[in-house]
Amino acid sequence: MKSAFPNITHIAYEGSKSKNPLAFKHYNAAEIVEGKTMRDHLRFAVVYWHTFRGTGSDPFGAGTMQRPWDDGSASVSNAQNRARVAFEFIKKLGAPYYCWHDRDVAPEGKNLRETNKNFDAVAKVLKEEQKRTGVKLLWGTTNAFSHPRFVHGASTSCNADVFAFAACQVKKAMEVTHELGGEGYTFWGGREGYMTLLNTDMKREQEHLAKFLHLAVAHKKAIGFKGQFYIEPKPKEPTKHQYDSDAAACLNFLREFDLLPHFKLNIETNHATLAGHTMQHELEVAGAAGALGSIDANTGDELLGWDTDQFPTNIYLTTYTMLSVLKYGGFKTGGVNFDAKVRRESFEPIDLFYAHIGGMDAFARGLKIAAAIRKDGRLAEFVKNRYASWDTGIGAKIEAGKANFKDLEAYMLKKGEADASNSGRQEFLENLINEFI
Ligand code: XLS
Ligand code: NI
Ligand code: NI
Repeated sequence: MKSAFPNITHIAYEGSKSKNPLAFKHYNAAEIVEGKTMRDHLRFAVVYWHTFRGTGSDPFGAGTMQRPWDDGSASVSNAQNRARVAFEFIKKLGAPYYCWHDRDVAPEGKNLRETNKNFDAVAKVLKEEQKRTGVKLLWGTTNAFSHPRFVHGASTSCNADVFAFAACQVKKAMEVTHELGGEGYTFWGGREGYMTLLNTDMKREQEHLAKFLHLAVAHKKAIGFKGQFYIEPKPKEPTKHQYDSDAAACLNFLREFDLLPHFKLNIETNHATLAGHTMQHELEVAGAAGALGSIDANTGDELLGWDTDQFPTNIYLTTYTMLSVLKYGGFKTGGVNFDAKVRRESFEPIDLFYAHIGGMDAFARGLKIAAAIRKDGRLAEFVKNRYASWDTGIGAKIEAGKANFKDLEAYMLKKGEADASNSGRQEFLENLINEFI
């Protein structure tokens, strides 16, 4: 096969003094941070959809991307060729993982049978390429939102047939993920939500979504797939309201329907923003519930109100993200997945390299800074001391369940007033963070 990126052999680590735009300045895969290589901490993944299927089209204009290897057809051979290009890119970049939706990798046929056949034909090439390059599948997922049949949603559609069709897609995509040794499988709501409540039986739709996920859990068991299931919160877009709207809503839904033991969350930066939260907030909500699984590392633009899926370059963002990730024990099955796309104006193939190099370096810096803050210890110590009143005396009694309202009344009648004389020191802490950035 003709090389798609003939001028690039591989992206090397050259250190922070390097001026080479095609080298890592901070991501040094083998470097040890907190006892683990950067490679194992960050577990970077490249997405198939934006990177190899993104055209650059937007609501106001046509595609702009130059992808000379792609003949633009929906043929299986074009899809197979694209798969080889994808692996050439991922290998040269040095990312250990990739992720896909079923429909990114293989074209839809004229019926389900033909669609599955197309998928198998491309999956065969994915398997060969994984073997050839050592690149692994972080997670697979299903696109149950692009095709017009999903106009009213997939598992939450008013049409039972559509639920059935989506189930077939998840069944197949999960089987292919299993076959390719995938380490996880993601459910993102797609169109599982509503545009207007006037036509929506929300209770019934949510019950259908839960039923769907239970069926997926059962099938996972049936085929012996051991990968981690993820739910990816997003509040809106394409629908006005998505049922998986944020981490707290997802956790509540999973708990209500007895699904919590089977799922962790895949937290996406830009979805957090759309939900009116910070990424750190979403990570802390997931982490506190023991459900922090993986992250989609794209960011938005503060001045644009939609999911712009940009590559992360903000060091504060990556630092806060890695502080939370390290705090909850690091990634097990998950990783840092670049669910991000180059701008419509960045249409040359080489821009794919610049984008990923920037994102990987930003996360490598975030990791190193977070590790330095943890090693320094002042931040953690401050938080610990802030709650010191809970370690002894009345606080310890309350936490141990050894004080009732009457006891607290007796305690306070004796004391007269509550002690709240310690400053929150936000500015002091912000300055402390800046010492490390
Ligand atoms: C869309 C989501 C999607 C999921 C996978 O906004 O981020 O890309 O990650 O279906
Ligand atoms: Ni997204
Ligand atoms: Ni995503």
